[in-house]
Amino acid sequence: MRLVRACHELGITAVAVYSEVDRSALHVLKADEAYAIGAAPAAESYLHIERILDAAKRAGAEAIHPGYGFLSENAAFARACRDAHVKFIGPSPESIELMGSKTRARQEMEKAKVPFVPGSSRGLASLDEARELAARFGYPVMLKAAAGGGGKGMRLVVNESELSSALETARSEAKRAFGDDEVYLEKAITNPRHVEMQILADEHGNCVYLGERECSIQRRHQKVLEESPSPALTPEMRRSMGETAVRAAKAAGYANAGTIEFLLDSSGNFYFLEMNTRLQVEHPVTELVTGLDLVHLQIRIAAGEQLPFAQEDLKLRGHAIECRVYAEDPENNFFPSPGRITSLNEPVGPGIRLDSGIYEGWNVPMEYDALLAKLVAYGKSREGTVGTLKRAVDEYVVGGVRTNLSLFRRILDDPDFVAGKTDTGYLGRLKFGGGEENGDDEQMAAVAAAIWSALNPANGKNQQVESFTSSPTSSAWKRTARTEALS
Ligand code: MV4
Repeated sequence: MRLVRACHELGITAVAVYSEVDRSALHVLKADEAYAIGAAPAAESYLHIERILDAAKRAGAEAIHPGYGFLSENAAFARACRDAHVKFIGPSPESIELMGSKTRARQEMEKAKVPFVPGSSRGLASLDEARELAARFGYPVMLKAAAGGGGKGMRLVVNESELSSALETARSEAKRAFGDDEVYLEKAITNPRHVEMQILADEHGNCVYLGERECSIQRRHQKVLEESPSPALTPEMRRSMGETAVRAAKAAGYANAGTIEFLLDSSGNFYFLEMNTRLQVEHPVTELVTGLDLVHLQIRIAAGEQLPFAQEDLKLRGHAIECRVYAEDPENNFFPSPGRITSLNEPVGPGIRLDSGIYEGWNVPMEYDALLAKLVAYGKSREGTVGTLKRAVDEYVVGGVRTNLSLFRRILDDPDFVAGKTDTGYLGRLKFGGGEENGDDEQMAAVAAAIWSALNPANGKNQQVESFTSSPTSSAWKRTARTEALS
């Protein structure tokens, strides 16, 4: 939907592809043309390079935007597009390949004087070498798959006695997951922040940075909430990280939109972690603080245009925070919750952007990642933006499926979050949902609510006055009852 909208804004015809379970998906309904490319399993449709290129040929498409999942970081796909004379809206296959190998990327970063996490920059040849390097850099260390990324195939090793078995496991996991058992070693940074820098490069050698995103709030290496700017960066750190990111992109011969991920330690040092060679889910927060449209710019860059501005023309203004709204149940270990959306009431209004792909009556398929929408708030200050976002989360009603909206209520009310004190251990520390205890609480509270209302027949009347005099969050029970009455 993000791409369909950008095409229509630019006067470009948008062609969708879809799998068997996506016939009625919103992007199919809203695109100008749509082509079926196969069965529900991604390998038979959204990951099937020939079928996608065949659809492109039938449609007469000049370019393909790969989105942010599936083939978006697949060098073979970018190369197949090049061979078929269809423009891949993204970097070259060579840049994707370079950044796809974490060890090759580290070697390039070393040459470009980009600070990276201390450790090895080639695959470990033996257990002895691993021992030696771990002793040199100091425990704890991390073993990582060279072909990995995003936390896949990663192992924390706290002392030498664990190294041997960890290396074996890491190798076999890497082999199984990526078909490549190359494993390297990094010193582990404890409780880092994840801060990433957006860059934009054209095909003529110009490159700028567009500010950072704080993405420390993650669950199992899935981002949950992102914001820009990061509460942890000073203007000097931002400039330094931005200039470092531009050096990294130039070293990779990079074109189009990309993101350099950094780990930020508690002393304010940052280290290159990896580069994401695609547009990212969380790009809206950058768009809101820069006033730019990244998809428009991606398309213009792919068409051979020069960047229409220089670094000194860019100004970062205000604050933006994004919530990833998923069809999953936070009360039940974030179990996926596919199914029909029976009612929908979407927040709008000042300071709210909702990038959504759903509609009432649509069936959330169980085959794919259940991201429903990105709810983004923006405003002058971080504090004001948090208030706007809370208001919007409270307005948002999605009936028929479970969603993680309650998790955002919890985060946005948390004093540590409000103070900007987030790191990659944040969600683990947040006491939230899940488990039997919670089920008991719920039952207990339901019984208490029933008794309370039976004892005093006046309860529930005079709702107008009551809701006027109490804060919007004074009673989660009232709100839940009203929500359920609506759905
Ligand atoms: C690390 C690290 C600490 N030290 N590397 C996880 C995802 C992948 N991009 C790299 N990851 C990490 N690498 C070193 N040397 C901690 C993490 C990490 C993490 C990073 C970003 C966001 C959330 C995270 C959660 C756990 C671990």
